Amino acid sequence: MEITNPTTTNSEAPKKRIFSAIQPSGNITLGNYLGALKNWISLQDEFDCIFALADLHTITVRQEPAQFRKHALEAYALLLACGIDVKKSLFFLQSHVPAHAQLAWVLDCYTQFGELSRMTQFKDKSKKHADNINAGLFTYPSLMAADILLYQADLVPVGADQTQHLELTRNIATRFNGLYSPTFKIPEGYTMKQGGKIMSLQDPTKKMSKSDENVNGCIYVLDKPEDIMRKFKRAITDSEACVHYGEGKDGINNLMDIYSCVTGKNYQEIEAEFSGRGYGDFKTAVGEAVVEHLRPIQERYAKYSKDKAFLQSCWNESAEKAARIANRTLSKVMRKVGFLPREL
Ligand code: ATP
Ligand code: LTN
Repeated sequence: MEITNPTTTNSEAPKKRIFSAIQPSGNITLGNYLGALKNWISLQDEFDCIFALADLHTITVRQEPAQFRKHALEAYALLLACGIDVKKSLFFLQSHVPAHAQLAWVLDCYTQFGELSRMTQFKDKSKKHADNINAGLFTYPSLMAADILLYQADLVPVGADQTQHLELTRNIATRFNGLYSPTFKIPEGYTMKQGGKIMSLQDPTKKMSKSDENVNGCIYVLDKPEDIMRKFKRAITDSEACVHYGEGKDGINNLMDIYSCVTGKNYQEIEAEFSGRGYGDFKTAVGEAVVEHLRPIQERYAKYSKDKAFLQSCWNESAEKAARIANRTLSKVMRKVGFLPREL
């Protein structure tokens, strides 16, 4: 009689693997948190999650060294404070796992100039940083492909701005698999449930972004409560003075999105709550809800950021485990391409 191995029953089918990363390119914003990080946290039980700080990507734009180090350390501590749990997930710095840069070089040789030239992010960033259109900015997507493909990820949560890079990743992987034999899993995008696009409070047609010069348009996760309140009170709205979701009401729509994300209320409930009340009340309520939502995160951050030994032990443990997975894929790739191994 065949004995069923309990580990193969359906209820214990292996979890799907998720890979995602964020650049430590500035102070983490409420947009980053609601659009990406808050969703990452909620995926940790259902999926086998691998998260990274994409610090290698960050130097495609010139960084001042001390500032760069500070942003990376802050981002690592802050993401832990947001709820990334290194007992459940891996969370490391991309530069601590050399396989990322190694695979990226190989993939560069399987990526066409024409493909990279079509990337809208490259075109946008070339315009924005016209004095530093470096080769790394151009090959940014093959490093991102390496990040994902090294871990044989099933799913990649990315915002709309990264879907073109993910599509290119799939094309590179399919090409490589076709030239040799199946090597890489072809990853799928994973649409986030909430926080799709949080807009600037000062220009609600523009997304809230780490690198925005107008700090009033941007809430940082580590902003002091009084700064958060002030920024919300100054948020651009419209002249209708009625809290409802609709066309031409970008400012109010954005505030409703933020309020909905942090309170769990839907648009209807929000409209009912503020019916007959002015924008002033609404803005204050959104500000207070955000302050309360961020308070425990800021408290944990204050604790973690002081404990360098703790941070280091978290990233070392994760990087070690990540490197083991990554090196398996890298070795396979090197062998298939035809590199001579050190040990024959
Ligand atoms: P930069 O200004 O350096 O481009 P950014 O703030 O736009 O930075 P990214 O590092 O490009 O942020 O993105 C990190 C993650 O946060 C991505 O998954 C992205 O989709 C998400 N994200 C960034 N800004 C927003 C936003 N305003 N609303 C929702 N999600 C966002
Ligand atoms: N390019 C992404 C960050 C990033 C990423 C990745 C996201 C780097 N490597 C791999 C998903 C998967 C960004 O700037 N948002």
